Amino acid sequence: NTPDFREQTDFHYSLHATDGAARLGEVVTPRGVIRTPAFMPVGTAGTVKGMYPEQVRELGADILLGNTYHLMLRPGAERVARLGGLHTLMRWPHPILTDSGGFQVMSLASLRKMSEKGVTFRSHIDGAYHELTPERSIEIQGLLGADIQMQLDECVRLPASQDEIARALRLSLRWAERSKKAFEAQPKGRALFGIVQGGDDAELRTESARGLIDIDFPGYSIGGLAVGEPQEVMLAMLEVVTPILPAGKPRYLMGVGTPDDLIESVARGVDMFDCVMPTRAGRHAQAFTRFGKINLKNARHAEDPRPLDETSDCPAARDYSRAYLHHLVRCDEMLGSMLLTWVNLAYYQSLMAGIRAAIAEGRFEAFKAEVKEGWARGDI
Ligand code: PRF
Repeated sequence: NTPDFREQTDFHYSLHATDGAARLGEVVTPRGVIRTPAFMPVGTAGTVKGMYPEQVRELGADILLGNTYHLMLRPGAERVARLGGLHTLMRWPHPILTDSGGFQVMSLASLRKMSEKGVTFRSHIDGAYHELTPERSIEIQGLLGADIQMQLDECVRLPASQDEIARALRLSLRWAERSKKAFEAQPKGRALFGIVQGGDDAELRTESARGLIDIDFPGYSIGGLAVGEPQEVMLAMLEVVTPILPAGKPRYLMGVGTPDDLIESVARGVDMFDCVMPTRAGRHAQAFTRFGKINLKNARHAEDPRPLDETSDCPAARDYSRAYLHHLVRCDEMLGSMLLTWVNLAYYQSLMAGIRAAIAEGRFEAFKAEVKEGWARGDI
């Protein structure tokens, strides 16, 4: 008669160690523990493109990201629910975080119309009309069965005027309240995060963070960054926001980023990340390694028998020659995309594991310097 972990565990974050502003911790959910700082591979349409779920897990991913926008259009949230939920459907029994859809509507859909009520748009797939309100977004994320859900928000691209940024963050705060109310209908053990907006303006960022803290969420996302501003502006905004956020709750920087963005954001107190970069770049012949980025399309690899990194634990990085990878990407073979996606997710997860070990041992700054030295040295 073993106690059921799923029913007895409440969502919570525990902070284990700090090193400067960098934090080592765990986000605990009924479906499992997320070691933080964490990188979440993106599984937009119910798949981490080109990877088996078992393989993603083996690389060290504790959680995946899924998308409300894509899954509501295909195969549809109610259909996913009838099929037993997203975890069952895609055979990923570990935690899943879903984005709320607004951000993807703004980047992918056509004929978008924002109002106080929500956003209406036409599908990029068949042109059909849809409506996404804060309530419907939460209902969809519930039907998918997401362990960590996002409020509907409005993210403005930068540069933008202060008025535009202020309007969007205040609308997002009102949507945060409506999202929280709608979320009350869901089973215990799941969490809803509020999303900090406020563009590149320190005062507006502060207003957004304080407004969300007043509403009270079990975790806070930082949105509206990596949307056209220089990296130094993004990092400056993190330095404004993370000191305000409660130390006992996780902070998730949405849609970020390069390996350098990750390590610099961890240095400023961020716990969770997601980005299409390792998977998308892998499908475009780019490899991330400890020597920096390598473009396998380049003719200099055509007769290079060396692997990408003979010291890597990842077979795709350690055992396959650069010449073969070059050949595969030149021929547009799907194995080229698969191997490079594998290389990149393995690199991202090993970077996060290295970051966690360094924080635990109080040598995060030295680790950061060492990793950056490798990228700067380049591929020789
Ligand atoms: N809001 C939501 N999802 C997002 C973002 C945001 O601001 C970003 C910005 N980098 C990526 N994904 N809901």
